[in-house]
Amino acid sequence: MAAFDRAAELAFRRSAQSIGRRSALSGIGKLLVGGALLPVLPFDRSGQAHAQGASKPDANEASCDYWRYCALDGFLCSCCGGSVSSCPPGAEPSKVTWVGTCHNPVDGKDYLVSYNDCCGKTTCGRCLCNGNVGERPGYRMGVHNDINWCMANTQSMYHCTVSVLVGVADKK
Ligand code: ABN
Repeated sequence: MAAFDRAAELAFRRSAQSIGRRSALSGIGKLLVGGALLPVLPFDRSGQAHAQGASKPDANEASCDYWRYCALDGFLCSCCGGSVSSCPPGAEPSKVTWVGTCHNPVDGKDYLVSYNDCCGKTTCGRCLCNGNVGERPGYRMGVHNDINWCMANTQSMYHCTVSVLVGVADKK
């Protein structure tokens, strides 16, 4: 310990000889002022805002009544860490799907909506919806929504369902 004390004393003496008292005081002053200002500097917190936005879907999009879900049978990906049209991280969209037709009350048009299941994660279990507009019985598989569309994927486990707009329906 004595050797350490001696070495420290020697170092302090050397620095005291080479660094003037004024410059040492000005350095300490800068450190104190810098430390006090640091918390009020304008940090970019937009990353946090995006993260919060991602986990809280638009109220409409988390409700089975949202017009795009008129023929969706499954768990809403907007309640499972994804969005109305994108799978949550770690899940991939089904290669096959069924396409329904829903009426958008805002612009009065009918839209073709692809209901892709998101695959490769265990069932989400949140926001279960059962929309059946235009659905036909199960023996007509292509127009039936109560089917696990992950069946053609390598990972066939069903997680949730997205609603992707694929076009405007022809007028009758
Ligand atoms: N298309 C949704 C779904 C997945 C698994 C079983 C039934 C329905």
